[in-house]
Amino acid sequence: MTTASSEPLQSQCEPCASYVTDAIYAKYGDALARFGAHGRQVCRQDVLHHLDYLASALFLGSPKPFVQYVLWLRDVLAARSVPVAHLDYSLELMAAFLGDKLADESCVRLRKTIAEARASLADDNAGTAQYGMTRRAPLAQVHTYQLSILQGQRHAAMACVHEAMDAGASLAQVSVQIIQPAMYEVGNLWQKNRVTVSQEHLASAISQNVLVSAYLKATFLPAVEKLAVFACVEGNHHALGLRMLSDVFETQGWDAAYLGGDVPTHDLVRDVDARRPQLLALSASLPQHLNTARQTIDTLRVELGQACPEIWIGGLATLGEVAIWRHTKADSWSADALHALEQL
Ligand code: B12
Repeated sequence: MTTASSEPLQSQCEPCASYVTDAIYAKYGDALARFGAHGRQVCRQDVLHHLDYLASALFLGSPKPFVQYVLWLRDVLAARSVPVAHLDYSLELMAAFLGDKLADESCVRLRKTIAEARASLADDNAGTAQYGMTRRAPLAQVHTYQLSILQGQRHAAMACVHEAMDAGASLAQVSVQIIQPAMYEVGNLWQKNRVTVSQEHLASAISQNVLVSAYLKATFLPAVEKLAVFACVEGNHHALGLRMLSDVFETQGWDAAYLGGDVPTHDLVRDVDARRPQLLALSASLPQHLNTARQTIDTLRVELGQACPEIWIGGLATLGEVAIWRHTKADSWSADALHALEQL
């Protein structure tokens, strides 16, 4: 598996999105009229999204992330009554456009990747793509917790987690074995159009609150005089998992600086330079965040030299394929907050 640059593709994204959108509207304009003037903009955004995933497949040297994305999208579209033919046609158009524009090797890889994705799309047995499979046995409270966050019942959600902690579960256990699987399932239900975007936002907001209340009940070891900085790479807005990791480090006596989601690389470098932590934990949720993580890590090492701390990577994007995290050039990886604890 070799890593290739996705730069030649980057420069073609905008013209490719315009070309594909125009061609889709030329063919399916009547059917798309129901989305109004806004529809064209959404269509263009969707094509840019396809190109993001395509670029990450190129970066990772494997068609898998793109094939998985296309199967996921098939599921998402089918659940919303959008014909899969539209997606297939957009892939065909992308291959045609990029085939004319890109040079030799990149072009061969791209065409191969798109061809593999289109073949999976046509294959009824290709299955669906689910992001975030539960690796550990969930605690008994997970079902009630999930119902509570979807119904907006904050008290009930907190009660589930408190009950588990009163029965002896640690902060790390309730995080990874109740809140995490429940949030993964919220994602799966959104994918199937059985949960709305606002319900998903509500579930996230409640889970953030619940984590705070669990933190207040947690047991903390004496200070170990070590500092870790926690940041989602630029462009990654999925911050809940990183929050769990940061809180769990604190229970082990670490000081934690949690910077949250979508941290601009430039500011991250300045922050790490100022704080001089022992560890930097970076989170990546979508495949394209792995490329960003690699660039972030390169920048940190060049700019900070010997002062660059040990760097750990994790997040949903690192969970699909074994050792995929190594593309980022981080020093270490953990699958979840409990696994990270075992490695401390
Ligand atoms: C909530 C949510 C959001 C919220 C996030 C709010 C927040 N403040 O965090 C918002 C609304 C921002 C959002 C946006 C989007 N989302 Co979203 N989201 C989710 C959802 C439902 C839950 C995320 C979550 O909290 N998981 C629970 C945490 C605990 O799990 P975790 O992140 O994996 O973290 C654990 C480990 O990975 C690990 N870990 C994490 N970081 C680190 C770091 C280190 C160093 C280490 C060691 C370990 C580690 O430890 C954590 C704790 O154990 C997921 C579903 C899913 N499967 O995750 C979709 C999901 C990730 N989102 C998805 C999508 C499509 C999007 C959007 C593109 C939607 C859109 N059209 O705008 C945007 C993209 C935003 C972006 N650029 O980042 C898809 C991605 C599918 C794909 N094809 O890749 C998913 C999988 C939903 C789905 N099934 O379709 N999302």
